[in-house]
Amino acid sequence: MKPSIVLYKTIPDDLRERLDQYFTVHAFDGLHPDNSAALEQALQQAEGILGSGGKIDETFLQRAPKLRAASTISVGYDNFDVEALNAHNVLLMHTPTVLTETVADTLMSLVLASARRVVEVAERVKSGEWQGSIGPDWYGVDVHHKTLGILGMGRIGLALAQRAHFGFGMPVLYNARRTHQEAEQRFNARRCDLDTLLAESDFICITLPLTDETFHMIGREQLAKMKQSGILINAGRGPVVDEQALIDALQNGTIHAAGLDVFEQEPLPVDSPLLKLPNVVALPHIGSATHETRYGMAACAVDNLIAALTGTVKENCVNMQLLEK
Ligand code: 8YV
Repeated sequence: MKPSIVLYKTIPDDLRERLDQYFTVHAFDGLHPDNSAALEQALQQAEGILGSGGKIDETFLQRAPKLRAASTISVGYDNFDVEALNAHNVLLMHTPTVLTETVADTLMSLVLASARRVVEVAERVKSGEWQGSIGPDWYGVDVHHKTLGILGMGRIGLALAQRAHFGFGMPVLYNARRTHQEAEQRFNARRCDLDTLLAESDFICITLPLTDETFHMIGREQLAKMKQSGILINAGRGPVVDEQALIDALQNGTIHAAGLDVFEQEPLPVDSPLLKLPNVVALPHIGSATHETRYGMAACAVDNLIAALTGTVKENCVNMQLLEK
């Protein structure tokens, strides 16, 4: 008999067929309470789950007593309680490589859009304001040759450093737990402490995951240490920034602008003060959202679940140590 799994996100048909070859698939459009009775029943039997979002913690795991593997269609896994998964011997699989270049593109687009006010001025053109040659009230600030500070130097940070160094001639600073030889050798990146990065960068890009250590890492105090002309870009996770402190800093002119793909609450509430600020570019968490990359992520997550449930895991496993038991 094929192992039973719960699929809680719609995936392309060919990938669904691949899953069907290996598993008895119970599909749902999410893990929300509307699915309750059928979902509860499917979870009772499930050896694997595949999807994205939702909170996977001790309470959830108790609803899925046979679970052996969870495969998320994302690189981030802050919605999983990894300790609880470890205690239940559940492998956690994620998609760390396939989205790297696309997320770095999103970061660079936020740098450009916020510096050159792309969204704001395009809206002004659409509303008929372009009536003569433009003056300083339409101008932005330069990106090329400005200093880019990267918080976190993982795969995405590295891909961003490459773009900044070769594409835009930008000196790159980074703050990370370890020295990244490749970033230093190939892109001339310089590791520094957070205060130095805050003080010297023209653009600060957050590529960090959300953990206990990174929660509200950028708060009032850190924003005050940025240049007044500084621009903050976040495409990691919303709660890495204290959003209220950021709103105040943008309103008071403590910093110049922000480009945000992630927020403390998603979807961003329509009454968020961020949406009233002309110096904010707000995106709906599109970091990896291209057709090619989302397909690649789903394909990777399918392969990851097959590997986890057939005992052939080689990569993409968060708690690899379970395999060594
Ligand atoms: C995901 C992301 O696409 O991979 C991540 O961690 O934030 C995005 O790329 C998002 O979580 C939805 O699946």
